[in-house]
Amino acid sequence: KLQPAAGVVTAFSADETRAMEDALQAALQGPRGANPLVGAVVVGPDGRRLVTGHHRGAGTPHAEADAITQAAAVGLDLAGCTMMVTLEPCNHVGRTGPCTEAIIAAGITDVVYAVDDPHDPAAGGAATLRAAGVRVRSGLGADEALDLNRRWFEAVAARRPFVTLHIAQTLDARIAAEDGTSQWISSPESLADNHGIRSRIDAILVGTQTVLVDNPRLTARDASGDPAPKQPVRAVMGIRGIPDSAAILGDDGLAVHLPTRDPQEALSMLYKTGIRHVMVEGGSRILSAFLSAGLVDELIVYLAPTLLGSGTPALNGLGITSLPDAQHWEWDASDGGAVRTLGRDLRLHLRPQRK
Ligand code: AOF
Ligand code: ZN
Repeated sequence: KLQPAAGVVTAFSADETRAMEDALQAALQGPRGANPLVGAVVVGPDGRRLVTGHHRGAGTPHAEADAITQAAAVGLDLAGCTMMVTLEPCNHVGRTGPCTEAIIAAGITDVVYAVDDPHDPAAGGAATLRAAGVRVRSGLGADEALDLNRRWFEAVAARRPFVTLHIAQTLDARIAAEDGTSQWISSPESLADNHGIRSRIDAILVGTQTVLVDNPRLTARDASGDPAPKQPVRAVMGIRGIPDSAAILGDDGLAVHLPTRDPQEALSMLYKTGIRHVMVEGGSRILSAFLSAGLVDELIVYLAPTLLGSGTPALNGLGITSLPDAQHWEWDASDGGAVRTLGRDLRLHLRPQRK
């Protein structure tokens, strides 16, 4: 059962509560990516659910506009109705128009939203609606709505993409043998898991060294090798040039070169292009640079039951020389669990220890 957020004294009817639950469900139908998942349900003055909308990813209509357009398509008049929406309606012209205007134009008289939009350019929708005479309440389903877009909220608050770090390593923490061979340390099941993640994030980041040595494609592919419908932006950071023959430039989709050695700088550049979730895939220098800068929000380790005894270590130093300075991580049971078997491998899921 949905509860209003702490400190919220506004009353919500049983119909509104049910409609917000439906809006949260509708939001889940959207694709994970640069934009938040958002759902909207319009209920009539009698509490009846009239129309449900959701957002289908960056560049497509917002949930509110989707619901209003659907109503218009079947000649449904929304005047005097209440809109339940999982995020504060936007107030800006981004890739699409402001939802506040669409709501006002539709004659909707009440809006209930779950959480404020923290994204500066879009924020302020509640005030705009109130100024136009719309009754606005918020906080219903706030916890659920925050959880729905946990990584997006973190990214917008920090003004940099959420960073997932991926390491595919042996039992002795090697990512390649002495002769440079690294295909394949991970099990096919781990590779498939990784490709699933690639298809849900906005960008994948490696260093120039990885491009020059491993020449990866960095695309998201299914088990038969076919490309996933949604491909991440392929980003390479480092001041060395990338040859025209590099595989990352070969496939369809966008590849970008970030001419920087500084992880923070690389993240700022990605954020400015609209990227909210990036997966850092290596090699050692990049993995170590992000970890020592404290810029990793989530760690996924594919641990193969294999020993090399020598070769490229996953990490090449974090500037730590004494145990009291060690970096501590905690197991993250969300999204598929803290520890899972993937074929012969273990998949470990961690987050930085909360201070
Ligand atoms: C809403 N309803 O369904 C979504 C919202 O580039 P745009 O035009 O898609 O705008 C993206 C921003 O709009 C996004 O960062 C967030 O602040 C808000 N997303 N707002 O009213 C929606 N997806
Ligand atoms: Zn909007």
